[in-house]
Formats: sequence, C-alpha cells, structure tokens
Amino acid sequence: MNRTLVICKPDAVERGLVGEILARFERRGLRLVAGELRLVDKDTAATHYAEHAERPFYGELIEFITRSPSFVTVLEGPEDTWSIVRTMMGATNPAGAAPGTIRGDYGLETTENLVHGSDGPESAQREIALWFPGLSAPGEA
Ligand code: 3AN
Repeated sequence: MNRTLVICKPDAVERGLVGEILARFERRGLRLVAGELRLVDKDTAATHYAEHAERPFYGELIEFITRSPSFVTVLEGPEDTWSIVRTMMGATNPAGAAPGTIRGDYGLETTENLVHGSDGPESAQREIALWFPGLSAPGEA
C-alpha cells in the first residue's frame, strides 16, 4: 500500500497550520491524491476510532474530532508511505515528540495532536475506503 490517510485535525485547521503540515509532506516528495475540508460526523468518527471505543479518552476524542472541520487527505509515495508519514508526525504525545516532527514542532497535548496518520497498510486501506469511497486505485483512470 503506497497510499495513506492523513487527517489535519480540528486544532490544525483552527490554528491555520494545514498549509504548513501539508507542505512538509509535499516537500518530502509525497503527493496529494485527495483532500477535502470536512466537518466530521459522529458516525464516521466512531467508525474511524472503533479500536479505541473502550479507552477512557474515547469520548473526548470523538468530541474533539467532530468540533470543527478537519482537512482529510490521501497521500501517495513509495512503499510503506504510511510509515514515512508516521515518522514525520512524531510521537502520539506531542510533549515527548522529537523536534523536527509535526507534533514536536507544533503540539503540546495528546488529544489535540494535530494530525492522524494510518498506522499500517491494512489501516491505510480501511481508512481510505471509509473517507474516500469513490477514490480510484493507483493506476486506474
Ligand atoms: P496515533 O494518533 O499516534 O496513531 P493512537 O492511534 O494511539 O495514536 O490514538 C489515536 C488518538 O487518540 C490520538 N491521536 C489522540 O488524539 C488520542 N489519544 C491517544 N492516547 C491518548 C491518551 N492517553 N489521552 C488522550 N488522548 C489520547
């Protein structure tokens, strides 16, 4: 899977950081193949974060991701693009994220950690199908 889902979360849009974040991926050589500003509905948020449904922070996570628009994108690049993106995002808790990563440069809180990136090839496939069901596969018209 050479594509991955990246969400610039509500905090990134509210703070005007979408351009900065996407510029990093583009300068690195990854290509945008889909992108849209969307107010995420609770059903889509629940499907997307289903694996976290039992976690104590789940309610807060759904409130946050649905509070204002996110910029949802699909990025394409070499093999395991999801992994390249995750490295550039930095650790889940921005307080411990390395400088030079998106979270390490712009974030301080775990809930409001600016970006989501698929965490493996299967997640990338599932998440792209959820967020962009009409997107054609690489190489298709
Ligand atoms: P990542 O976004 O780095 O893949 P996950 O998948 O473990 O991290 O968590 C998904 C999202 O859930 C995170 N981006 C963050 O917004 C939220 N989250 C994860 N762990 C916590 C936590 N301990 N407290 C609050 N929110 C959390």
